[in-house]
Amino acid sequence: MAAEAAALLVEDGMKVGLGTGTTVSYLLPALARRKLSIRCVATSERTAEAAARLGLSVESFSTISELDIAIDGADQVAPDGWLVKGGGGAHTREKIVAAAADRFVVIADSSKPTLVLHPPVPVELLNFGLPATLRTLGGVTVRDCPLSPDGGVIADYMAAFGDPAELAARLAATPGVVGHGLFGPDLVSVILVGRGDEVEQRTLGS
Ligand code: DER
Repeated sequence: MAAEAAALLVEDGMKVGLGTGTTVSYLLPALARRKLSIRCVATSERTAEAAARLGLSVESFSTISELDIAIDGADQVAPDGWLVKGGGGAHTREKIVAAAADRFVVIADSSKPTLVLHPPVPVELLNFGLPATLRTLGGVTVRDCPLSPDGGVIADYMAAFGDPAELAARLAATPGVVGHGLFGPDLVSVILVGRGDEVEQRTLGS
């Protein structure tokens, strides 16, 4: 329901960022069914392939500098609009795409809202100096999965934390951290949560 509602926010002629994950897999057919003339960029090869199969026009993000809208799922959604993303390991690209969009729309099912964000917080780390980065951060577990398409090591910050802004600042300031899955409310425009037959909409930004 949330994915269908998000697809209706897309208009003819828009440049659209497509997220990654199981929720986005409902968005792609809903978007394709609208038969709009849109240009898409994808946050993962998985999404690019699925979108192209449905007839959506997917371009490289090396030639487009701004997007009208980006739509993506989330692993956790807090009441104040903070998100944890990256369960699928695509959070670094997802954040670049979200930040390039005029509107970032989050789609989620009713299991994603949470009163308080909690571990794991996905991170992407540079392979160079990995043991040193892990020692500095502490509490990080490297995932048993392939490197990111950009050569990064996907891992999870597993330690308890209070203020997401504080942890986001610490992660961003640590050399060797390429990206992290904490997305602040400043990035988010709209959150659509599907509950049964209804879609709850929370508007945060423009
Ligand atoms: O990996 C990701 O960042 C995904 O967008 C994730 O946050 C949501 O994935 P899901 O729709 O499969 O739950």
